[in-house]
This record gives sequence, C-alpha cells and structure tokens, in this order.
Amino acid sequence: QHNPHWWGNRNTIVHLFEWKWSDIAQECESFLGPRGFAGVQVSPVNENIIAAGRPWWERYQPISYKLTTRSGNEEEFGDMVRRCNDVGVRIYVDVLLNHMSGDFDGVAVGTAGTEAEPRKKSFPGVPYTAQDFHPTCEITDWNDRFQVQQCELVGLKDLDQSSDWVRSKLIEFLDHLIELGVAGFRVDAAKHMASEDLEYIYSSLSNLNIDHGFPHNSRPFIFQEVIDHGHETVSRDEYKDLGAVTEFRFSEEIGNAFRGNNALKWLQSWGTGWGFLPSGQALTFVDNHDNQRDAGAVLNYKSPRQYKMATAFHLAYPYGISRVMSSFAFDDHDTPPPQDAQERIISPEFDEDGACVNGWICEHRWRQIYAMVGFKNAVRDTEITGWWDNGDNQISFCRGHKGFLAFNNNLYDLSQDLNTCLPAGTYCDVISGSLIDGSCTGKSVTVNENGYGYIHIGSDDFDGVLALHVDAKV
Ligand code: QV4
Repeated sequence: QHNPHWWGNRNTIVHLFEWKWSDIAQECESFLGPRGFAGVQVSPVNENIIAAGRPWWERYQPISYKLTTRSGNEEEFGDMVRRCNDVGVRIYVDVLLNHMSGDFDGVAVGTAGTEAEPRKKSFPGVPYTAQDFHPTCEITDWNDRFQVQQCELVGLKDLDQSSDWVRSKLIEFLDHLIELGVAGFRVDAAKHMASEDLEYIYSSLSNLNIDHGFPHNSRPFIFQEVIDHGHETVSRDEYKDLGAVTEFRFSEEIGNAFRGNNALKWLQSWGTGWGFLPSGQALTFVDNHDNQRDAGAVLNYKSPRQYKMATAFHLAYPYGISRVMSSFAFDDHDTPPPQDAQERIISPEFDEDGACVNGWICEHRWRQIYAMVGFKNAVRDTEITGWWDNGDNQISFCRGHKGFLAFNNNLYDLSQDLNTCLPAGTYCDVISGSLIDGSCTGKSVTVNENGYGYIHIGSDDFDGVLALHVDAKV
C-alpha cells in the first residue's frame, strides 16, 4: 500500500498541522490546488482528551472514534475531503492505532463530550475495557521488543492489536474515513505495534471510495511512523513492505548537510547511497511536528535560509515520497496552536503576499517552497544528470532537460558558467522571484545552445539556491 494516489503530475504532500477542516477546504481551493500540491496530511480526526492549556499533543490521546476535535466535526471533515478531492488534492489522516489516552484524574470528558476513565482503561465511547489493553508497564529499554511493543509509550494506554475486538474497532474507524473519501493514513507510533497485527489491519481495509474519483480496487496509502536511526531491535525493515515508512535518517542528514556539518558535495550519492530506504518506501521530510521541537541537527522554520535550501534540495532531488511541514509558531514543546480566549483554534490570516501573519508559519506559502513544489511537478519522471560541485559546499545538477538547481553554502560567491542541461532560452529563477505575465521578478539566466548559463549566487544573497525549470521560461 505504497501508492499515494496522486493526481496528474503532482507529487508533494503538505502537513497542515493543527489546521481546522474548514480552513483546509478553503486552502485546497484557493492555494494548494492552483499551486500543484498533491495532498494534505491532517492532524488526528477522532475525539481526544482535553489537556490544560490545550497543547497540540492532546490530540495524540484518543477517547473515542467520534470525528469531533478542535479542527471540526464529521460534517466539516467530510466537506473538506470532498472539496479537496474535487481540486485534485488528497487527504491523509494521522491515525492513532497504538493507544488511547494516558492517565487522567477522575472522569475525563473528550472533545466530543464523551466520558472515559483512562486510569481504569475504560473508554465506553468505543467501547474498550481493561481486557482490550496490554498490562501496564513502562518502556525503559528501547531495544527490548516486548517493552517497545507491549508497554506504554509515555504512559498512553496500550491497545492489544492481536485481539479480534480491537482489530474490528480499528478497521471500522479507518473504513469510516475511507468511506468519507480519504486517500490514506499516517500511522502514528507504528513501531510500537507488531507488524503482523498491522498487516492484518491494513489488508482488511476497504478499497478507496470510487465516488471520490479513485479508480476501482485502489488500496489506501499507508505511511508508518517508525523512528529508526539504525541498529534498532525494532527496525524500519519490518514495516517497509506493508506501506511506506518515515525516513528519519533523511531528516537528520539533510539538517546536518545544510547546517554545514557535512559538505554539500557528498549529497551526490543522496538516497539509498546514504543507507536510506528504497525511494518508493520512504516518506521524506526536512522536519516533522515532533523533531522540529527538539534541539539538534534537524532544521526548522527558525533557521529560514538553511531551511529553504534544505527544502529546495529535498524537492529537487528525485528520492522519496516528499512531505513539507507547515507549522505554527512555538516557543517550547507544549505551545498550543493559535487559539482565542475560548480556546478555539483560529483561522490563518494572510498578508498581501499571501504569507500567514497570526501565529501560523505556513512554510508551504513561502515562495521559495511552493515554487519548488512546482519545480518537482515540472521535472517529474526525469533523472538526475550533470552533477557539478566545487569540492565543497557549492553544487549544481540537472533534472533531465527540464530543470536545473544550484546551491551555494560557502562563505564566498558562486559565479561561473554551468551546464543547466536546458534548451536554449532565458529562464526565471523561481527562488529569487516569479514569472509574472511573462517577466521575471527575480534573477534571470540565459542558457546558450550548449545548455550553459552564467550562474551567480552571492554568499550574502537572500537565498543560497537558484532554480530554473521549463515551466518558468521567460
Ligand atoms: C508523562 C510522562 C511519562 C509518564 C506519563 C504518565 O512524561 O513519563 O509515563 O506522563 O503519567 C504527553 C506529555 C508527556 C506525558 C504524556 C502522557 O508530553 O509528558 O507523559 O502526554 O500524559 C505526542 C507528544 C508527547 C505527548 C503525546 C501524548 O510528543 O509529548 O505526551 O503526544 O499526548 C517515540 C515514539 C514515537 C513518538 C515519539 C514522540 O517511537 O512514536 O516518541 N511519536 C508519535 C507522535 C507524537 C506523539 C506520539 C507518538 C504519541 O508523532 O507526536 O506524542 O501518540 O520516538
């Protein structure tokens, strides 16, 4: 179940973290569809616990499978899926199959008003009782398979997916979402479930809904969250044949490279050459909603220059199933999404350039990022050719005869004639500007009969990358 069911030449997913369904529907119609995004990963859709201060992570603590959260209700969800599918943008849901909520003093009331007693492992809204869970124990050794898969991840009540009842409830929940028109799922904490149990669940799911434009017999796309830095007892390899797997090594290594810890010239063998999963099994990202909050090698929106370069490389190099992060501003791990005094999530607002202004970061609306989504569509199905580097942190390469990229992460200028592999003509650099009514608002590059053009990226230019492609010819 590795096919994401993209429409046309589209091939980038965006994670609209914590967005409301009505806002996503609007975004599909007004921005994502027109800009060629392939799909949206949405935050968990089912009822969750209400935590003090409303941290984003309360949504990772389910109470029932009713589709009411701070993002909206079932009707709004269904409306969003239909409107997004209508403009060729697929919806993938973040689903929690591993666990229910953690401890809560007394009776908890969820976002749909359902009561539960997590301490007693009692979730009448499903219903689940204590016998549907593994006995309580703590994960202390992450290389102990039993602990990782049968104890509680940060105290979250651990469902027993080998039980027929639990399986039937999970399948019913996922089938309900398929009925509503989703294209697939991000499976949270997949590593904490036995792959045999997941295989049973995935293979029992319905085909995608033909009323939403999916061909007959389409299987739901599955991408599984398995964090594997290498040498782990529970490895990504146990899951990769069931569906795609999040390739965390990609995120760490691309961060290292663009932070300058590793020369860009080494990126020539990017992908499986770096020990990553085969391309069609790897869900790739510069950062995700968890690791953007950790200090370390991973880049996030707070280092915009390097972040845009890393994202450009991510979307230009033909490896993996690409996902772009779209964040809200945070100070620490618990910062809630933008919300009003009644703790309702607020809608993003945009300035005249289309950038978000009220607490939402909306990386996907940064020109340098959405332009690379367009680049990736324009060069789809071409190979990488014409690699050049200066032996250090300046590199360039072509995508067939359709696109060209150059990066300068050195402290001196890149100024020279390079092979762009493009047909002769003048091209607009889609990083420093846009092609509007036939004229380029940024740098232009003239390519001669031999495919060469003069490339300049100053060390103090606003962006350290330049991108040309055939759909942006002046
Ligand atoms: C606290 C203590 C625990 C204690 C527990 C019980 O820290 O030691 O056992 O109380 O008393 C929140 C709090 C956390 C709290 C927990 C339970 O932050 O302190 O535990 O609730 O009350 C998200 C957040 C977590 C959050 C969780 C549930 O990141 O902080 O925990 O949601 O709300 C591993 C896994 C990987 C996982 C990653 C974070 O292999 O699968 O850790 N990633 C996914 C999601 C992630 C989510 C979960 C899994 C859980 O991407 O966002 O965690 O669904 O690497």
